[in-house]
Amino acid sequence: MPAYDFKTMERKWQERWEKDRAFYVTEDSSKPKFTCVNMYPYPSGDLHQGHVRNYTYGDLLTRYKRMRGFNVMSPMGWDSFGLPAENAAIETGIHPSVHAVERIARMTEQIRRLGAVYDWDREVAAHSPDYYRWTQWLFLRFFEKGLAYKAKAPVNWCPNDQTVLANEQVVGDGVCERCGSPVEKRDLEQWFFKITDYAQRLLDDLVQVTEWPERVRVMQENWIGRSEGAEFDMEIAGHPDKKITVYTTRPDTSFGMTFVVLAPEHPLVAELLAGSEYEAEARAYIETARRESEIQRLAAERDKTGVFIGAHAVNPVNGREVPIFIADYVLMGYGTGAIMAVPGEDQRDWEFAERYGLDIIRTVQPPDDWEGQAYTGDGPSINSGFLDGMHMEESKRSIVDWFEEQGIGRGTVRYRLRDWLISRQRYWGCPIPIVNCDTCGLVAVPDEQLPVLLPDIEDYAPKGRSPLAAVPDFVNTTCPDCEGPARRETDTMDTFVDSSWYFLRYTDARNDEVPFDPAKANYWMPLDQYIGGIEHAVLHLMYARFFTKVLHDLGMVEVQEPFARLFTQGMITLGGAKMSKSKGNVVDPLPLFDTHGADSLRLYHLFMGPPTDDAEWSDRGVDGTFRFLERVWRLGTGEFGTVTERAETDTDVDMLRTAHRTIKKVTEDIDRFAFNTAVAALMSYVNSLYAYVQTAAGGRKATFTEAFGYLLLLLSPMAPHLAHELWERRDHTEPLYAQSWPVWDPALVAEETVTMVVQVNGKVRDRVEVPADIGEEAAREAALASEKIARWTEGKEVRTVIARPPKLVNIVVG
Ligand code: ANZ
Ligand code: ZN
Repeated sequence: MPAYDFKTMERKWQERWEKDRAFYVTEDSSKPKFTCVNMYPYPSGDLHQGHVRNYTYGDLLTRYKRMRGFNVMSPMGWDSFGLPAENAAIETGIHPSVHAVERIARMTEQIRRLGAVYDWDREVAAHSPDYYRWTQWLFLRFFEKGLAYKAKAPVNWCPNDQTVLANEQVVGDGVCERCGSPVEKRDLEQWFFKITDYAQRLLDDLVQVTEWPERVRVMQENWIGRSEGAEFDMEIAGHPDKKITVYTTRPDTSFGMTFVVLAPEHPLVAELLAGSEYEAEARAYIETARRESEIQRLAAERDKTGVFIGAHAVNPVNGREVPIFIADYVLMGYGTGAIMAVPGEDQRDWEFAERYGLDIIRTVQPPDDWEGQAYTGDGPSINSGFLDGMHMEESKRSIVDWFEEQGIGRGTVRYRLRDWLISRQRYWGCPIPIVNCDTCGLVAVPDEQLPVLLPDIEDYAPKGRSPLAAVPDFVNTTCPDCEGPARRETDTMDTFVDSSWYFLRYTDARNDEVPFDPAKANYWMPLDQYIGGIEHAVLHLMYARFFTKVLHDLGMVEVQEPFARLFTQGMITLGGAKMSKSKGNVVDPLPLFDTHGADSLRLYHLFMGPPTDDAEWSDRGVDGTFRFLERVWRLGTGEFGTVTERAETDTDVDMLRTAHRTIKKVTEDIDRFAFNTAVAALMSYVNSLYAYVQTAAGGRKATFTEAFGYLLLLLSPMAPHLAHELWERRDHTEPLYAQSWPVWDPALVAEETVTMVVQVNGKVRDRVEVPADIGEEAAREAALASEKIARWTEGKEVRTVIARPPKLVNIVVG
């Protein structure tokens, strides 16, 4: 008998799939389409278990949907620009472009060995000029629309990576997402995308993506952070020419204002302080605050400190004069940089008031059992004049109306979302296609001069300014408008810009006239399935949604939401911790290709647990799926049991019944992403097949061929090599990948029912319909539930209930 030589077999099929090109697709409107995309990876060099899990799911769906008759597009590409690639290159001394090419080749080979079949004709790589040419082209469209602009702003600076970071890249308590160094603030000229113009649409359209995980939608919503509030003006006692405008989300609490806080950077501070006795102390405080990061300043557990600046503001609702402080917990970049402080309902203000002995007046009645400090919940307004007795929403509306009538304030809508900072002072990224001309200002590089090529330089180490600035040939150019001397922008774009549109490029990856043909994009978009890690729930998904909306507004694509269905996979853990190099608990998948084969590895990843959950790696698990595949192999090569051309019996009908139930179960499980239970159903089906060929009469050839054929079809998206090989060996003329997915026969899956006799003390008293495979417990329950039987047992003691399912139950009463 042929041994289960998975190595030869896997190589054979990988070559065959590649050559047959059976999977390569174009726009075909006669078929329903299915666009299935795995988030494109950063080419780190070697596949890890996270990739394996991701691509196994994607490939399963791709193969499955093809068999279900869909026109499936399944592309792959590389997130090859950016810091990790550049840092790796700096470490190894190999130029990032050389590195990228090598690593992409290596990972491509490993992905092939996994048996994942991609449409390589659509491959994109962010660092390749025929891709980033179009990233630059898109940048220019943003620039024309005023959606890309340059501005001086306090930005997040990573001292280790020597570059600025987007707000989204500052994580935890103020550290760099990439390297974990504490992030500093610097005032620098930077490029931004005006994502805030799209804040409301990004929020509103979340209702369209019903097939996204709820928690991802919530994370997006929180990141956008819409809040409705009010702004109103206050007079300053003794300064008739000045006023303070405060921003609040709780205008209903205005009567409880007992002080006002300005951000230390607020422009009024210097004016109010000038010449006062508080000046020296305040200046020292301002200096300290300036050195601290936003995140540090906002930390809830931090002591609330501040300095009185010697002036008073007048609360417009009751004429009360309240002291003005500066405090670092109020930021200049948010709202108006000034707040009314209401300690009764705001915990930060409460702590501040206690520290400096300021009044606390509650304006919302807390519940009777309230023992806390500031009460932030709803309740009737108190100590609030005309608002007294109203609840929060009504109170807010009334006071905002009042501000508007008085002409001193208005209702506002604000977002937490800030504009997206896209410039980076690093080498390995897409150059910004702009030149600076002393006469004309910022001038776009004309489309026909794109791409602005990233020069090949020797010294690309970070220096606090872009390494490109040190390359005169690159920097010095002529102005496209006036032809005078000009300097190129030397910053490069954040790699999240590259990944914000690659899925659109997939729809028309070789186009060299436009980024993509709208007709093609409209055929393939939205992605029917997008698969990736939860770590992209905010950044990448938000940016990609933003890009899609801008491109929609430019008339380039019809959809406004790029990803119809999003799946975020759980992590692989070992010893309870995420597998990672830094924790030293990595199980490298590559050696497993040689010891267990790709099919075993894939099947194990599918079997490990629900795909959304984190799953603990076990070496025994892969041994298990390997043994299972060996069992399938032995069965399929006739090494096991007997199969003859005998006449059909009940056993054969039962076998087919089991087959059809398995088809139904596996199909429904795949459709609901329960891959683990689909694999379990196939394992149990294989047990049934073994039992079938081992009965005294053995298996019937026609039945076995049919039943085993179903197994191969169902197994083919999961363990494709073995399934294809056995299919071919079992004399099928058409290859497996050309087959349709099996459909179950409703008659065969219908639960059979039988009539069960119910006796009381040995006499037949009722007959009930029950499922043919009813168990003892259920049979007893069904018998006792009968009304007729109840009449015979009423008032008597039930001594025992003997169940012989599915035929008979006898109840003995005394
Ligand atoms: C009075 C008040 C009473 C407030 C109350 C809250 C509760 P979000 O929801 O994040 O928009 N705030 C306003 N500008 C600020 C700034 N520049 N720096 C720090 N804090 C600022 O938060 C809005 C609330 O945060 C505002 O509403 C203001 O405090 C504070 F019971 O005003 B509130
Ligand atoms: Zn010019």
